[in-house]
Amino acid sequence: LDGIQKQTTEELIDRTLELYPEKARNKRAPHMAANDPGVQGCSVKSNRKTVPGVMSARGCAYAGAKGVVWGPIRDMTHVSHGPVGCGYYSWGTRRNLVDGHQGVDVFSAMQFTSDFQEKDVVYGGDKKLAVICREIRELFPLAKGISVLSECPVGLIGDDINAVAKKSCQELNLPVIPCNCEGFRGVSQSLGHHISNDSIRDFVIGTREFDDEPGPYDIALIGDYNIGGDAWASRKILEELGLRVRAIWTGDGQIEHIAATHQVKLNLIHCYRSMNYMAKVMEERYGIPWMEFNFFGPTKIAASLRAIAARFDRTIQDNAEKIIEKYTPMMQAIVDEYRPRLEGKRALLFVGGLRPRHTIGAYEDLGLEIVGTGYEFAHNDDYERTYEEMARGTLIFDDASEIELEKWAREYKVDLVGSGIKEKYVFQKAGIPFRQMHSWDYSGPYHGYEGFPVFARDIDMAINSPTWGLVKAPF
Ligand code: ICE
Repeated sequence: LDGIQKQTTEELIDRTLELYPEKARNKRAPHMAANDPGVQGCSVKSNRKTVPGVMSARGCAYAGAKGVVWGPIRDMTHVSHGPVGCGYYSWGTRRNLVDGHQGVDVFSAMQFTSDFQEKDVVYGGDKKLAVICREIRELFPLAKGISVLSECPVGLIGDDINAVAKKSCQELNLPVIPCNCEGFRGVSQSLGHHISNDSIRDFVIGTREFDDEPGPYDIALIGDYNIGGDAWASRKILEELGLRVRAIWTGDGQIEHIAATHQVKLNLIHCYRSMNYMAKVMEERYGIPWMEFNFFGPTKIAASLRAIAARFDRTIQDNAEKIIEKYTPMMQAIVDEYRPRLEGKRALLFVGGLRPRHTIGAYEDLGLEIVGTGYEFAHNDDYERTYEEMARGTLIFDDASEIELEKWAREYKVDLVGSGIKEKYVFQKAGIPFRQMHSWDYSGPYHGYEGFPVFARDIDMAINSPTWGLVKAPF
């Protein structure tokens, strides 16, 4: 990119690290680098413990389990097992939309918690948990299952939720699935994804079959959580392609469909970070192949459609071309409308474990340049998938702190920061346009052909809002 080279970015990294005392500087140094795609040894260190005292935007294992993987399954009740706060503060914040009647056959708007008191910590919460399961069975007869999501104290006091779940399951004739996702496990929410994948492996997959006959075009949509309706937008395209979406993991998800996913022919995985574990398990156990795809922005959608279609017969391949032909003019109209207003604008991205690399193409379709990309909790394999998406010399970083992000936003003179709620107001108050790229800032969907016009409108609205004339950026 213009004015951004490996050397200038390395100098910027040095200036950033100077903000820290020596010990913190040495610890943070390996977590940021100038991008040099194709070159070995330039990789960013990731998935390590946050340095105490350095602000982090990460979540915990419970967040990865309750909020991310289990929470979106609409027809189960998800019990936040432990003190009330974890459930309360993760209540309804992720915008994983569902279809159905709340409190009758879907439960995503409700919070179920065992509300631990001192006596539960001293004497254990197992009995209380068994009572809660019985109450759920009675009050919500259409609930298709219960997930039990451990908060920190449950592990600390050594409660055995697995035994309670097993007993309750038999007593109530209902899947009760224990998930040992105490928040203190691991270094971020990422381990919560993994633990949840493991509990799906151990308690869910293969326990049911689909009601009707399996077919040659049966697929599962893995790692789409229906944020702002994303999974619905993705599903539409896949169905137009001629595929049968038998299960969605886990956006607007149904537990019985997830349980029968071992019957599909191909797993299509959008969020690799949070669901690669189960894709691999299904491959090993049932021989189901899987592939990654990306439905952000017309360029990536077209490439993904062709790659998906290549796994099937001529009919599907022809359909892919028809779809691309049908939607290209519509997408071009969006690009024509917004690109002149956004061309050459610079953005800095910092989100969880997938979106930064997955959204780059959509920004580029609109003419934006991505000067820096980072993740909160990505692993090595995510960074490997990121280097090639980014221009040479741009900044790539891991588990950034607020002071680092501010430094980069200023020095790169960015026109947009795409990150989370904890970052949003820092930048907006500094006069820098911002989009919340976890919840889509109460907008969405952003996936698919339906999502791109919404995305384009939102990015334009953020950057070109006349309100910025009233606040001054510090550069
Ligand atoms: Fe994947 Mo917030 Fe995770 Fe997903 Fe990803 Fe992010 Fe987390 Fe959200 C995430 S890795 S941080 S499951 S970037 S909750 S895509 S936006 S929907």
